[in-house]
Amino acid sequence: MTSPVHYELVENIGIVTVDNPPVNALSHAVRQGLQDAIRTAQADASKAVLIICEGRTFIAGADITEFGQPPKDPRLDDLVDEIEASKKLVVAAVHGTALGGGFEVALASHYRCALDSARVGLPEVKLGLLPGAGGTQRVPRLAGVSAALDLITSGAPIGASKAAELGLVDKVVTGDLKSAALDYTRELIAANAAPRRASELAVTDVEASVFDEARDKLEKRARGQNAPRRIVDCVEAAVKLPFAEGIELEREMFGESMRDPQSAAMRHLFFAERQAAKVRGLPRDTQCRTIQSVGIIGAGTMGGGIAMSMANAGIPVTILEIDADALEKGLAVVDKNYAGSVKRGKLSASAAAERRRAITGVMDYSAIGDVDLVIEAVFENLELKQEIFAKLDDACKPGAILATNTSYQNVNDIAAATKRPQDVIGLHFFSPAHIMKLLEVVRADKTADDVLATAMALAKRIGKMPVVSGVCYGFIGNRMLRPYMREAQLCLIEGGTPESIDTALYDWGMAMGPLSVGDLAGLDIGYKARQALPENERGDPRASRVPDILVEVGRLGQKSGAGFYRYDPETRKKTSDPAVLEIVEAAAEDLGIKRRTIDSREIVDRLILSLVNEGLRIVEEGIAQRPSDVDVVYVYGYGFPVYRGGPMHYADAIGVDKVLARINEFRDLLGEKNWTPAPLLEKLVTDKSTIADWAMANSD
Ligand code: T1G
Repeated sequence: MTSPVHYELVENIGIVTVDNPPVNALSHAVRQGLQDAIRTAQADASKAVLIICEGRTFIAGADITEFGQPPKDPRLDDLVDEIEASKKLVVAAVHGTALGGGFEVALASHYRCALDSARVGLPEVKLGLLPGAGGTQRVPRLAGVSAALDLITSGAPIGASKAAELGLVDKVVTGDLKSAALDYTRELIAANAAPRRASELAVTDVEASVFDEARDKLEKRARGQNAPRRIVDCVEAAVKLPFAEGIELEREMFGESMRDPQSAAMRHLFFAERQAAKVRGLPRDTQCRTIQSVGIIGAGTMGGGIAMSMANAGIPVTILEIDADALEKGLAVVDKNYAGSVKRGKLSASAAAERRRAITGVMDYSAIGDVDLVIEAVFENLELKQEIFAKLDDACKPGAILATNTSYQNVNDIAAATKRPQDVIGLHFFSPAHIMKLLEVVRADKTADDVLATAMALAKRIGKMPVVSGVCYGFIGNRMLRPYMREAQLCLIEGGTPESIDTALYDWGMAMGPLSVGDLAGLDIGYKARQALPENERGDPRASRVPDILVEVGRLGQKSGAGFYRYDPETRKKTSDPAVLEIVEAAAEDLGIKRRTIDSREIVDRLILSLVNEGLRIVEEGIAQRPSDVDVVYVYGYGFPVYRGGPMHYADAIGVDKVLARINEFRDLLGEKNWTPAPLLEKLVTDKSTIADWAMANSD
């Protein structure tokens, strides 16, 4: 097999070219090839070695697909030490994204040049890992401790010029990288530049408090995650210990992270995100329709946020509202959001103005007759949505895509209100739509392939994480949310308090407790959705009694200053309100429920396993294409902790047999109406299989 690494002596420069598409990952063959090349150069006539990559990027890291397999020599950390020890100058020429182990190869090189469009970074923390090939020891020596802490704990890449500012890149070049890099190497040779080894540099001393401050900050920003803490320990070691001992600690911590279930969960998500973008049965070469203009129906919270998502991606948007007041109010919220981004330094005033200029308000359907895509974002009422789609059918040009942002409604019924159901699709954004990454792309029965392909491509273009869902009430996310919220309400009325329920889930890792989520979204939303359903579809009445009472006494949540909690009108800080417990206890008595002590383990298991159980039904019915899509939905749309990998990965992590046993316990304790195991769960246990095995066996 030909090596993905090619070595050629040109003049007196040994050119090492890595060619391992798609992202030149450091597979075993690449590591072997690099080691062979470095060793060849030590013995030949070269005066310097130039490491460069073919394709769209410099090395984007270790090969994640090799993780969990028995390690093969040369190990990456040994390889980078050998690169740094080279007696011949080593220059790394970076383009695309030099990430993780790839950036560590560059850091072990003696000099680095990068194209001005290049980015470098150490994203290992996003995989529950840490740089394991010297990154935690070399970056502080080259760029200082604060820069190292930021770069490695955030995992966010930086641009070439910023990297140069920090001393991580020595020369930023433009045009053809290879010729610029060869010129730079020739300059170094001509200048008799000596090998410069980062490991020999001293770390500028810092206040010891820097590390405790970083730990405190990470407690908030990466709550529950282990890798960030290990990273701070390693960077601190770079200050306190000689290089060799710091490297020893890094290797130990890297091993710990590799064995940490958190990393297995986050690696699972890495591939789950990429799988989610692939649509089963949709030919890869399906032509997309052109989207150069978008119309939005409704300037409410969702309509405004969706408009900003499009404008932020440079797509002109026309928002249609029925009256001037509503339009003005909606555009004022957009203005306020942009002003807020400028104030927080997230956006320059000129960029905000340019994006705002891309958003226009109108009150006449004829004004959106020529757009390529329309997204309806009015409040949840099927008849109203059908009325609007009938109007869009008349007003919009042939070939325009007609999308609905409904969170629940049957997209087939909405499509049936038009003469072009093949052009209708669901695009379910999550609030706030200009921030939340998740986008449920709802494939209706008659949605055309090119409409679906266009929606998936558009999602990537506006920076969203698309997940395909079939049509059912609430699609993937909200359908699973119903039993989750049901159990939150039942735990409350059976013996809990708003604090005990929310704290249990928050401490377990959810971004926010379920009752606080209800208050944030507005309790009237759920109330109206229940009222719109026939009595027999409203679910367990015990689970809606308390929220119904709260709404009927005007406690709608944050927007009315009180819901399950009371909220400070200025700071929005929430405080407990004994009045709520009185309502809960009275409702329990009224329903003949004898309240009992419910501990946090029961609360967590009832809520999380109800997600798992419903998720497996959704997978079995084919509403979700694959179990890992359910994980992407919950992590990116519902605040499920990334380090638990999502409901499906979590179920495999604790063992589907234990999940089934616990669900059966709840069935016996709480009744089969709410607790009947999903058939797929029972099958997996019978077959002694896992969700991951099932996914593999049923994969594309
Ligand atoms: N290993 C294996 N496969 C990878 C890969 C990697 N590092 N990176 C990407 N792929 C695959 C990916 O699965 C997809 O496959 C295809 O490449 C295109 O990716 C010791 C241990 C580079 C910014 O975390 O962030 O080094 O789906 O769709 O949007 O310190 O990929 O087509 O079959 O994402 O243009 C650290 C991970 C590893 C970088 C390109 N590195 N990659 O984004 O394409 S840990 C990372 C990315 C490490 C050392 C440690 C992105 C990208 P498929 P894509 P993209």
